[in-house]
Amino acid sequence: MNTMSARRSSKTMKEPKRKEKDEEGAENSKSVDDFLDKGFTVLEVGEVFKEAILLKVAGEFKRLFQSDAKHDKRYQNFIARDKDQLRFDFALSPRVQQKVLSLFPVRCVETIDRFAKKVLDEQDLKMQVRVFASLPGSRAQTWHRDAPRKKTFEAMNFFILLNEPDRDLGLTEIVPFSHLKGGGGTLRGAKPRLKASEVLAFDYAVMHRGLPNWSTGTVRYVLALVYTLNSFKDKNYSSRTRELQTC
Ligand SMILES: O=C(O)CCC(=O)C(=O)O
Repeated sequence: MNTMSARRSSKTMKEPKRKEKDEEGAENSKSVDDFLDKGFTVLEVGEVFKEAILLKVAGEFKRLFQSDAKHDKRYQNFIARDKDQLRFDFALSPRVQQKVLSLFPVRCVETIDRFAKKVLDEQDLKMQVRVFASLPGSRAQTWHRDAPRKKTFEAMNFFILLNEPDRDLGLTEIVPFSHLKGGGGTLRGAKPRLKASEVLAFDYAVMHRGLPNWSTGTVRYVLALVYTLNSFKDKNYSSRTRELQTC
């Protein structure tokens, strides 16, 4: 029994249900186990129409970037993630969120949705769509968790890279098993190279950071589908953050 399954065998830490012959197939079943063990996994979701999504997201970013949102500390939906003001995190407006989600193939959204329900062991979850934008010249982020370590899984990210894969634009670096232990000292992370049909799924308590954008003129966009238990209070974002219920 691995560490995480051992930790999950009490009532509050439910044993993840094995799914050998169900409709998700052996591949995703392996990914759930991988996630529960290491705190992250790369999930195959099928082809995503990234160009159209990128266009929408970039339009929204430019609109917010040029507006007062950037300077208004009370505007909680557009958050600078570094002191250089070259990294931003924002929620899409409900209208753009709906539009973006409608651009995803149904199979892809269903795969992500099912995966979140398995990991969080709950059918009724909250989901919101956020965007991370790192501008050319942005440096490596400091290592961080999106929530403190807990004995149960409460919240998770699905990162979808919208740009064409390009090392110069930066990657997300992630520390395996860091949802279970540690976080001090010199950290060494995994840097998963995602194929066009893959997303990076990781627990909110996993140490991670965005790496520098070395490019001269390209903003790197990561779309994040954030799934949480209904009871989870996301300290990263205020109550003004707009939320969407999952299907
Ligand atoms: O840019 C990335 O890959 C990660 C961004 C991130 O984790 C953050 O801004 O909190």
